[in-house]
Amino acid sequence: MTTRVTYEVKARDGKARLGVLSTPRGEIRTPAFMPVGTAATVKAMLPESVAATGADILLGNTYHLMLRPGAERVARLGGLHGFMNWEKPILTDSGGFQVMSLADLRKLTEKGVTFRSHVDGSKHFLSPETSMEIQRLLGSDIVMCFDECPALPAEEAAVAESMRLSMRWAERSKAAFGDRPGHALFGIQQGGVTEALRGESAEALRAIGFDGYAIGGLAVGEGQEAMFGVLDYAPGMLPEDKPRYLMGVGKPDDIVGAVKRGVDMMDCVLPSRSGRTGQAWTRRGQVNLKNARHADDPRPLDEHCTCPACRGYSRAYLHHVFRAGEMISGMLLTWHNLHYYQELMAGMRAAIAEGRFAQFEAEFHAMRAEGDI
Ligand code: PRF
Ligand code: ZN
Repeated sequence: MTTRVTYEVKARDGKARLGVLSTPRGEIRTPAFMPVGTAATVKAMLPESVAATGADILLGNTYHLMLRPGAERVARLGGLHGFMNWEKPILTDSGGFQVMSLADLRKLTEKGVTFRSHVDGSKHFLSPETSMEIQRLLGSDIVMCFDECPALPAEEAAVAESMRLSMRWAERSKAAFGDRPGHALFGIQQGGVTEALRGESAEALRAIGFDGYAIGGLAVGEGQEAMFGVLDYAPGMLPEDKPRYLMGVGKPDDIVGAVKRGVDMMDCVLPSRSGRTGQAWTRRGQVNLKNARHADDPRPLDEHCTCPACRGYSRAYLHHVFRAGEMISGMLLTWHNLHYYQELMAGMRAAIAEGRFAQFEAEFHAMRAEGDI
């Protein structure tokens, strides 16, 4: 166990990388998928169940936790790890992205963002300095820089201005973070879908120096083709010896495409959120359990899956409990979805280690093309 956060690339296959991010709270095997635990819980899952799916790390949110229950309170109650009973690493997002998508009456200046809480209307301020302080109080292992993420499509001039503000904020984030052995600070590249802006952003971040580098500002309305277009060059602009984290992505095919292009870490609400709306993700694509075709189906959701939902229950049961609005519906489908996502990551890691990522990718697409049967 290390006392510092270090990253080691263990194998490469094309641009795909196999690695280990070591922290005092444990190792994160990359490519890694981070389940989202926004409000100090991965909804419908016990932390030990999340760990059982194979997750090495969770994502938490500065924005939600500062509003409720408050960062000082979390700090008094053992930090986020103790509070939510999750001992492994936690990465926290910095709040800027969530302010822009969730808060009311936002006012953005060079200093930071003033906004009203979507929970109770109370007024708050977030800046690089306050975001670093809140993430310190939460006890986050991987802290994200405070940035701004414009929705796409947007005017290139506006994207450039926003990116340059985020780079000035990255410098302030680094200064406010200080020296915290055992904790990591990640920079966030912005620049929309413009290669020159992505290059300028990467240069600014490299000059400041971070423990890891995120690719922000994607999956915000540009579509998969445009996103892959950016991912064809963006990871290569970031340091080789540090982890690269694609924020808020994605569907299984987005994830495979991102790993192929050199991304090491990802997070997304999709497996947990869609589990609560009756949607399952399997090797054969998306399955909607609310569909009447499952009502008499005695087969498991996926006969090859070893998760509790697939081992103990029929499609007919999953259909019934969803239709009846029973809580176990969200529990079982979230567990299945997170299990599937982690199995996908493990499959990619094994494929990279054995130099057969291209074959893995071909089989992944072939299986989905067959569809649910
Ligand atoms: N910045 C931050 N968090 C994010 C994003 C970003 O650009 C995205 C974009 N997909 C998701 N979450 N700080
Ligand atoms: Zn399953």
